[in-house]
Amino acid sequence: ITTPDTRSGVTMLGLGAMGSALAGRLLDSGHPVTVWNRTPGRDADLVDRGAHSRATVADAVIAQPLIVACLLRHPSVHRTLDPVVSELAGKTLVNLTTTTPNEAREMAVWAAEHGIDYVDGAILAVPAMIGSPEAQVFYSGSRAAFDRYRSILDTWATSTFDGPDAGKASLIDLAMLSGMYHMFAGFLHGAAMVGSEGMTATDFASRAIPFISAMTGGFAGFAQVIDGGDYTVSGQQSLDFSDLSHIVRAGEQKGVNSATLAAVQALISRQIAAGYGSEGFSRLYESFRASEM
Ligand code: FVH
Repeated sequence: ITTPDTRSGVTMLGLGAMGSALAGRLLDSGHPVTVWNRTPGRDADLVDRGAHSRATVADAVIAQPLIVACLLRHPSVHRTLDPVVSELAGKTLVNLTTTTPNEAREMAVWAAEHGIDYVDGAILAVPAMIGSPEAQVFYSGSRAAFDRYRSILDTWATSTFDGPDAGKASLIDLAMLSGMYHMFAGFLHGAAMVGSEGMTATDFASRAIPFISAMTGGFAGFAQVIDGGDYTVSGQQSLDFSDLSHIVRAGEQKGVNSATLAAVQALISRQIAAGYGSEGFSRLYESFRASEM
């Protein structure tokens, strides 16, 4: 988090939970802020704090050189910005709406065609974290625009620039969310297993948190093997050893839906069937890389 340049003004399009937190942080940092939201009235608190409200997207876009969009999904960005494309020409657009990498790339092409400097952003934080260094935002696209507005972006979170490919920030964001949701699903599956015999989720959480946290220490080892390209490196748990059928069976015997774990076991079994059973668990990476493998 760096000291902001309080002279720069920002237009915030979208005042949902996240857009409001971003706009509020800018106001706290002393920036002039113009706001617009599709549904009127959501800006009342921000206006009380000094934001300038505009009734139309066009008026909001005209007001400031930096336009930040934080809308629900990709189609809403086009729905909001297509009609004001001529007002956006010559300005910088930072799009913090969650999109797929290809949607981000499509936005970058669209922006370039209309003379808009484009940066795509991916927020790894909940609204309450905005303004703290623990919040992270990944950016990719126009380096010049990122550098020009860096001090503003840094008021929200720890900023990382991931290069000129506008889809890159989204790719890393979605990959990290994939890891997070698989982990959450794993925890909830375990909670359902113990819950089937009366253990509370709270008790299970207190037991699971230290163990699962410690297990994330294994990521670096997996990464080293994957990047080295040799899954036979000694010291790894083998795929043969990593049979998860007993966990699937135990869940099913208690009426717990164990489909997610069964899917992981199917990926393991395919590697074993292909003759890689003695290789390390990190070889599962190959099953994810090739949908037929
Ligand atoms: N909230 C979070 O924790 C996450 C953290 C990670 C990244 N996200 C992404 O941020 C985008 C906005 O999320 P949000 O939390 O602000 O979402 P909502 O509170 O539901 O607000 C949605 C805003 O989008 C507006 N909107 C929806 N559809 C349209 C449309 N067709 N045209 C114009 N605006 C639209 C909505 O307006 P309204 O319903 O009040 O009229 C809100 O301003 C999102 O991409 C997350 O994935 C947040």
